[in-house]
Amino acid sequence: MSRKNQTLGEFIIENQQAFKYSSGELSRLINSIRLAAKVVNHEVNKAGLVDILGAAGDTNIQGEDQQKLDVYANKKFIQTLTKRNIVCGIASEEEDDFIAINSQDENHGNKYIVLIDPLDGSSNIDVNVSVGTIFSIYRRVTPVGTAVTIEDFLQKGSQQVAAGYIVYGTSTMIVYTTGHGVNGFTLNPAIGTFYLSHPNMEFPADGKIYSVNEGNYIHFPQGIKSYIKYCQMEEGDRPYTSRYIGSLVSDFHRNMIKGGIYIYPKSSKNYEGKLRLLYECNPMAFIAEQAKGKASDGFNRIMDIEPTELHQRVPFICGSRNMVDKAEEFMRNARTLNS
Ligand code: P6P
Repeated sequence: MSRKNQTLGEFIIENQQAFKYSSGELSRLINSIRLAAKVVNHEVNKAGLVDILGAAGDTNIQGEDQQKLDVYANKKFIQTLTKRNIVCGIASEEEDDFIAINSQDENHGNKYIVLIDPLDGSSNIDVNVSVGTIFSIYRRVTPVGTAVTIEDFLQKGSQQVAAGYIVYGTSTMIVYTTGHGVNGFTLNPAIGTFYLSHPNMEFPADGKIYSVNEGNYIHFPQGIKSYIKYCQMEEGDRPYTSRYIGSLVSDFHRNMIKGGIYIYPKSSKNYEGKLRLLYECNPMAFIAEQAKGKASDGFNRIMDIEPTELHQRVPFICGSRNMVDKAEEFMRNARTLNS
């Protein structure tokens, strides 16, 4: 249920009833992510002043230790989620192992875990290109009241209860799903409020944009090479346009609005691919499917992959479903030819 100019806070409350586990905990969890997003957004927007405020490792104008923004973002999300006693565990791209949160009443009463990529594409910060935060939320599978185990984190993407991203771009947006469609909220920085700006977001079934780092072309599997050549052929509505920002969240967001496909395949340089299953591919796949798009590793649905390691990587093809179908067709044909 949404209405024009609704704030994120109003939206969370009004849609809480629709969520089958609506105990209010998930609402509080999304609210804490909203708060952390505002804090990180403020710091990301100052990044251009690093020469004045001091680079990472120096002290900034306030005399505080200037931290790399991905380290800062990681700390802020973990602090916010921990202090508000909402989750029982957190995993992050910036942390080697998961973090068990001992709830104040020591019975680990909280039932949600969060996996985050606190600042994806952070290498773009220095060149003032947009970056993002990605989050994935599950219910724990081990008994409430005990400390979380790795089992709570190695769940299939199909078990997610919510997922979303924050894109720190020309404007800052939160885009998320709890399994009832995808909605986008834009921050009004003057008053620090997110407003519903993109209700019921959907991938167009087809698109004309393909996003892949063609600098790695010679290292790609044959099926991906053939699909890229297909995109570049003069036929029908092709050639398509190539757009690659080098920030997953930004490429995904543009493709969801305009129609397109994002590809990060395995290659002879990255044999398992580059993107992480648990806190990049699964949350983006959940959002894609809720927005009537598709997400695959080239052969299998991303959200059906059984995780084996916290930081495991997978090949990732995601976007308009007819485009992902076509890319998978090239992958299957190439496998048949090579078998
Ligand atoms: P490459 C950023 O490091 C990231 O994880 C994604 O956000 C982005 O799409 C990709 O890697 C860029 O990787 O190898 O093309 O520079």
